[in-house]
Amino acid sequence: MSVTIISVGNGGFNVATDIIKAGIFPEHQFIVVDTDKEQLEKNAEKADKSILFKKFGRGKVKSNLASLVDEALNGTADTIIVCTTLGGKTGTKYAPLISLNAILRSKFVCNVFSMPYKFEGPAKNDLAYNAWHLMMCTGNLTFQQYNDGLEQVENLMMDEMNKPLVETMSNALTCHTLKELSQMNNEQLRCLIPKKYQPERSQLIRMVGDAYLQITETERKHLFDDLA
Ligand SMILES: Nc1nc2c(ncn2[C@@H]2O[C@H](COP(=O)(O)OP(=O)(O)OP(=O)(O)O)[C@@H](O)[C@H]2O)c(=O)[nH]1
Ligand SMILES: [Mg+2]
Repeated sequence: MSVTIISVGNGGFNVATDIIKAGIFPEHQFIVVDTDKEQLEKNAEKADKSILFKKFGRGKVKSNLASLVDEALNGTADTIIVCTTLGGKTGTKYAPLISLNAILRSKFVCNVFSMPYKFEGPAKNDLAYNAWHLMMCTGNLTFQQYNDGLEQVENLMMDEMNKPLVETMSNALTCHTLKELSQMNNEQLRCLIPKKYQPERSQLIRMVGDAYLQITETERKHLFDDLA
């Protein structure tokens, strides 16, 4: 297996399965985690491994909680793709912890996530924005989709909401490796987003390379705790 794809929460599962269907990582291990038992049982059919996590509650995620997700990282590949849709409780809390745990194990971490629609309200959006910082400081590379931008894409069906994100990944990875992408600057990365997913009025897709290259383990934990 060359990469491990970990989906967190239900939207994360949708993103991960769309990536898998697109054949972007032909050799992969697929791990599904969720706090929703029924949903997990259903989604587990498509996974190599599934893990039920405890519901998180109101507390903040902190770096000292990274060991809570050890089970999701044991026996995984050197490259981890963490898929989630920020805004819900599961992905917002557990995806940053999984990415932190992985990057502290010196794995290459690629975070793939969406941001919620504005109409979903400030509570979800604040939660998502907070987690956005954590996903930035725990990933060597991030692929992001702002769901609000979807309305500007013509002829997109209801069940194709991850298409811009997945097609961008597919396009970027036909000519470059994940590691190469992680070292590119914003302008180089923007050129790899298909034109139809670069709407004029607002941003839909964004890729960001290694924002915190070469920081130490201790610095990364501090940063994570400061941003949480
Ligand atoms: N792009 C995209 N966004 C999604 C998808 N499903 C849900 N979302 C968005 O993601 C947000 C979080 O939803 P879920 O993924 O269901 O949340 P969760 O991580 O399972 O967390 P819980 O609240 O514990 O269920 C929603 O508010 C939507 O904005 C999806 O398939 N694709
Ligand atoms: Mg859920």
